[in-house]
Amino acid sequence: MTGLTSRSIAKAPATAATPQYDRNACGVGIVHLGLGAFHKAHQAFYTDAALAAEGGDWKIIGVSMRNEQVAADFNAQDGLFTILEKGNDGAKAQIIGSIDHAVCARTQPEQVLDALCDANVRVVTTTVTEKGYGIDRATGGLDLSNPVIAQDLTRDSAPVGVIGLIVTALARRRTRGIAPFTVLCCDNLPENGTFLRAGLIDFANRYDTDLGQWIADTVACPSSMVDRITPAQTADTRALAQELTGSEDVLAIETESFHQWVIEDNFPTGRPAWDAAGAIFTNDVAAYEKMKLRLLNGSHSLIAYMGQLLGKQYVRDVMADPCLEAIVRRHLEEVSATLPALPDIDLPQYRADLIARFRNPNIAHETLQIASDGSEKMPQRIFAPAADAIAHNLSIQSGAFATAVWMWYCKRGGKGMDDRAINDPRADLLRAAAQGDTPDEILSAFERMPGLFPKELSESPAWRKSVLGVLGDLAENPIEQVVETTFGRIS
Ligand code: CS2
Repeated sequence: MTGLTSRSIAKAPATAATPQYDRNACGVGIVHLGLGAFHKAHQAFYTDAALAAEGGDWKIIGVSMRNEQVAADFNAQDGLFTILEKGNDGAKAQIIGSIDHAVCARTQPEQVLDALCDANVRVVTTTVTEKGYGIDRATGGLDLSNPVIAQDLTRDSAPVGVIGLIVTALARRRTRGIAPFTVLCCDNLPENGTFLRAGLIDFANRYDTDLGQWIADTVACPSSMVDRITPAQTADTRALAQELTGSEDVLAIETESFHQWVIEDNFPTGRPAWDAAGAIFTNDVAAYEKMKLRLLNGSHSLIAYMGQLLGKQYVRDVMADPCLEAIVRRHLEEVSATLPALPDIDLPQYRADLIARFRNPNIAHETLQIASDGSEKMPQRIFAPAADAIAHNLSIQSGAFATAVWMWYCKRGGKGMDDRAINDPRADLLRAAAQGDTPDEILSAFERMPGLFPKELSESPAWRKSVLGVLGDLAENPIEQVVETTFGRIS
């Protein structure tokens, strides 16, 4: 079996869609930092559609931040990879051609800087996960204890982190008289453009305040809401990609049919026709972000921690249990009450669609994957809506339940695993906080962790009482029983 390449796609079977544009006629216009499954299923997919609709010099140079092999794999496949779109009724294969080639930031930082300094590159996109920026969310400035930030700030060698690379490239462009690129953050963070912009300016100001001012004055950092459920690749993904495309593809990914991208329309340096694939350009991304982070991602975290404690491997396994599904529905309803109205969105329909997406029998999304990095995810997904609920006298029951379940997961780890399974940049602190003997000791220890809980929660007796109630229940009874007595029987 031959590997996927430009030559092999010429002979791809009818079961695989191939790029509907001349790849060689399109130049590069984007550098993407963070070459993981989500980027492939989302920005690379939208850019492929934009190139098919309007052409243009918008191909992507993909930057793998640490993994050299990923970049090598892309280059061996001429930048091509397969998306398996898995709806409720089977899979469709599409070979994506929008990535031109790839480099690795850890081993080739100067090549990354060269790419970022190319005048043709007008947009830089990022998907490096919530923890990948090295920005302290409590202050909005740099997290100086982050080893990559600390290393890049020394400026002893070429930077390897997102912030260091972008600021260094902007500085070089400024010196060379090249207009700055637009920076588009695509991670699940509230007001992600404003967040990244603050980190860039802080980094620059630490050695050159003129540069910091220039970035503040000239670099556009639109916010965006990104959405497409994309599990990690498995051996099954590769086998199915091979069956449908006729080529071996080590980079194949699987994802759901649904995709959404809402982007603040602020691209002084131009952008691809992402709207060709359905991207929505607006001036109010924050409301969409809030809806998605609280409803989709918040429920995801709740599902992940319940699933881990109950030994359920996939999101769909949790959703297959009527009692657990009822908990998720209740959560969606509680959180909806905290959202601003969105004229184009039918919230009950959005919730119903989410339930169907979580239940998708063809998507094997591991609860363990979503359970990672809780300390980075819980604040915007669970705590922020709960704080809003308190301010407006709304229900906090489900938010408190999700919080206690997370803390219990930090204490016990997943069923059938030892507690080393917790994957979080603050894993040691979380484990230590969760070791308290009483619910009050546990909650108080979590509350002392800097930047985790908003003070509206720690100062609310009603919130504390609800969390302590669930923690107390979990301390005395198996989780099956806690859930059953509250919501009915678990299968
Ligand atoms: C998930 C997200 O892993 C997680 O924390 O909640 O990756 C989620 O699948 C995406 O945001 C969906 O758009």
